[in-house]
Amino acid sequence: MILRVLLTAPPFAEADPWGKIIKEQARVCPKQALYLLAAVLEKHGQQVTLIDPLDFESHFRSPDLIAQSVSGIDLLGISIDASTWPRARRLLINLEDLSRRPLTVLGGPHASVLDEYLARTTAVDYLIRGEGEKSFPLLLDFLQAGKDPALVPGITFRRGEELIQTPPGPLLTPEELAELPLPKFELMPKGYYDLLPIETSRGCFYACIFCSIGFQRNWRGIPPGQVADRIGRLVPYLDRTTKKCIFIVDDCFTADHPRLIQIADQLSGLDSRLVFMARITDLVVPGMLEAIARLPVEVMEMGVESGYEEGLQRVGKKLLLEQVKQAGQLLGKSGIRRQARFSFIMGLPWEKKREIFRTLEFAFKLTHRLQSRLIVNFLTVFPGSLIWRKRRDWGIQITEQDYDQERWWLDQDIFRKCHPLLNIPTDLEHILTYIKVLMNYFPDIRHDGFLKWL
Ligand code: B12
Ligand code: SF4
Repeated sequence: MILRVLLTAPPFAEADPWGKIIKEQARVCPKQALYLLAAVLEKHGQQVTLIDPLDFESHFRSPDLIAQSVSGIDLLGISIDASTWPRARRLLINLEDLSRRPLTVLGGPHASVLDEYLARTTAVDYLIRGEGEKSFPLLLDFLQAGKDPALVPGITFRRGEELIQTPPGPLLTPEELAELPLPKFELMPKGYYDLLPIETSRGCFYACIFCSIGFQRNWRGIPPGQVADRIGRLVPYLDRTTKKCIFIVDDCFTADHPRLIQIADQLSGLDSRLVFMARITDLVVPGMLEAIARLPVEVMEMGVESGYEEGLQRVGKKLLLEQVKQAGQLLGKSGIRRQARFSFIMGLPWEKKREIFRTLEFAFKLTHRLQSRLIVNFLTVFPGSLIWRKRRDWGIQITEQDYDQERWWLDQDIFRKCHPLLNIPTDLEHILTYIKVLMNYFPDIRHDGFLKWL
């Protein structure tokens, strides 16, 4: 018997006080995991339907709608990160009341890291840790065949009182990444999302302490020829987006220098523009920025994170202030300085006001000089990051349970727990005043993210 599978993910946030900003975030690009896994399962012979986050509330807002939406479905797969988990949790609670409910499977960054906690505290049947392309279809095979799921690698589930965490399976190789089917973007809502997501690599060689990506110190890239081919095959779906731009969602697109240079050669004539993330240590390597400048760059985002040497060192970025300045000089000559976007973090675990002021000053001066874009955010502690794992050492009191709370990142107590060295609200007021002063002094700063909320 073929299992009827429904895949979905909650939207980033509903009815947020910052309305516009959150709506902008939610529209950036579709959740690529949903469309990719739909293609993988279909290739595997499963019957899959998909509800995009945009349509989540219209399908799951009330018990009646939930019953209707999962009627005839054998298995509901939900993709979650830390920000969407509370809404998924509410859906799982509602599902418990159904007389016939589908099996439930959680996947994505939050399910991968807090699997044990989620399995113990929620009525979910299975959690898939890490990559889903192999373990998800395998789990479905085992369930169909009535075999013991404890033999499927990389999953977590409860059996009575016992919690079973199976050992992780092998990661996809670069060749396997290249051979993945194209995500089923034909199912993506038309005219809603700005950008089309495309993955050319997974992971990163580094391990910054705030970052919660699944594959640190592990980078796998699709060979350059196949990148151009894959992008070429995805171009027709650009018509479904509003900006007709490609978003390369890789953690570190620029990690392999010869590969990047070859990709730049192959894509220099591309008709659509590219949004991607780059590392500054890669940009200062001879030949790299020249190669990138040949690409049709719409936005190139670079995490600097900290505006003083000690901060940079402690963040684990393996980046020096000197390299940031050097990249600034090269960018100044490159013709893409206005496409560059630098991002910074305030409130790292050791930071008091003084350090935050230093970062702000550096960030404003750098982006003003280059006429680039700026993002400044307060640190959010995400499960999976080194800060999360070492939180007790920093006096950070956030718990697994805090992430169950709807819109936890707006909660003042949780913010306080994550920033024990900041005096709230006094320091916060000083910091916001200082930002306003800088914005008056540099009125031409083009800023995204936090600064927009002021
Ligand atoms: C592209 C991206 C974005 C885009 C698009 C978001 C979107 N709609 O998907 C934008 C810029 C809008 C964005 C915004 C945000 N993002 Co973001 N984003 C990413 C990034 C770089 C790539 C995601 C991606 O598509 N990867 C490729 C896909 C294939 O991988 P995947 O999603 O992990 O899916 C695989 C597995 O997890 C698993 N899987 C996933 N879902 C499911 C479901 C089932 C049922 C199963 C079985 C398996 C499964 O199988 C998939 C294939 O192997 C990741 C970094 C990363 N590497 O994950 C950060 C990341 C996911 N984002 C992160 C964050 C924090 C955010 C924001 C909260 C930031 C902010 N403060 O505004 C918002 C939240 C937006 C939201 N919830 O929709 C964090 C999440 C941390 C956490 N623990 O939750 C990450 C990990 C970045 C980081 N450095 O820590 N983001
Ligand atoms: S922040 Fe960027 S460079 Fe640092 S570990 Fe994460 S992906 Fe890698």
